Amino acid sequence: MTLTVLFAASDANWQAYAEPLRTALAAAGLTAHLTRNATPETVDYIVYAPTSPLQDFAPYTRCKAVLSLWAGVERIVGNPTLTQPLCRMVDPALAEGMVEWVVGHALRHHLGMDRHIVNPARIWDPTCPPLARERPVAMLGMGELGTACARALTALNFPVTGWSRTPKSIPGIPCLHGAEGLTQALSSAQIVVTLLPKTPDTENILNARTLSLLPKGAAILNPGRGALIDDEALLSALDTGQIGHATLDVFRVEPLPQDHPYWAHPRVTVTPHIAADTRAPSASRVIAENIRRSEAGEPLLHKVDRQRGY
Ligand code: NDP
Ligand code: OXD
Repeated sequence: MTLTVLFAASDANWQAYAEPLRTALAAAGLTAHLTRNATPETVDYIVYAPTSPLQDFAPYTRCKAVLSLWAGVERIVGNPTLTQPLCRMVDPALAEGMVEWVVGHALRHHLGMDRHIVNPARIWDPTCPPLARERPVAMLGMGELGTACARALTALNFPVTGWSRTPKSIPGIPCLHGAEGLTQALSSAQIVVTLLPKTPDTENILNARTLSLLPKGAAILNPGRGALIDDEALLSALDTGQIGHATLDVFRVEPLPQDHPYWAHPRVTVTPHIAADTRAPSASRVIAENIRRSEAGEPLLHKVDRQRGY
């Protein structure tokens, strides 16, 4: 039987994915017609990114799963027309990229690289940074990406404390959960990384109160979602020096508007939602494997819990 797989994402995504997806579907032993246009009732699976105009899933009555190209699903998870199972992207290459971004920016803050890279006054300041083992890190979110980043930072000797919704036991990484756990994780953290999904419970998790729990001068790295941070509170905390620097990859509005105060703030680094990209060859294999599983009657991988929102 030939499966109809609808690719509902941007033109750029299509350019990147058409070939690797066809290859991966064939390698998984599937006979599939991958297309950008199909009569809804004929579609077996939808490969989806929120850049697609597709918003009404109701006519896709035969569709067995919607397979997101994105790890974060906040733009689709609450869609009332979506009754089909939703799977998010868990891609080893995505995790690899996120580890590189987080480790790179953590080391930048830890080593104080900026004062040597930009030093027009030629100041010879031989102050040495502490060792990583003396620089506590809080990893908010210990899922696929947070855990990979926490492991990489731990391997460099940073004392990482993980924080998640449910309790976790990870050798070598103390993990906390709940409101008290958050207070504890933040109270000693000199670097905070936010790798949480955007849900009603995580919105503004970094706010005036939680930012004030941090030791003065702490750095924030946010590759999670813009809504995790109360922007006004962060700007105030940067102005008072409570927060020493914020490196932000994601924003409530993207692209970040030209007149947003983050662009001009001397202690904010803006990166344009590039912390980690889903890579077409590996992501295509993930999608093909999920379709293969579904066709074989096996449970889907990376299924989103609609109640939880991630
Ligand atoms: P996962 O679903 O694997 O992990 C999410 C983590 O957040 C889990 O540890 C979960 O806890 C925790 N969490 C969720 N809600 C709460 C809460 N209310 N309180 C405490 N912890 C909570 O997601 P990923 O690691 O794959 O991705 C994380 C996010 O990274 C994505 O949702 C997306 O927004 C962002 N992202 C950004 C990219 C970029 O380029 N900037 C690229 C890819 C992803 P528990 O383990 O208990 O369930
Ligand atoms: C994602 C992202 O969620 O790119 O995959 O942010």
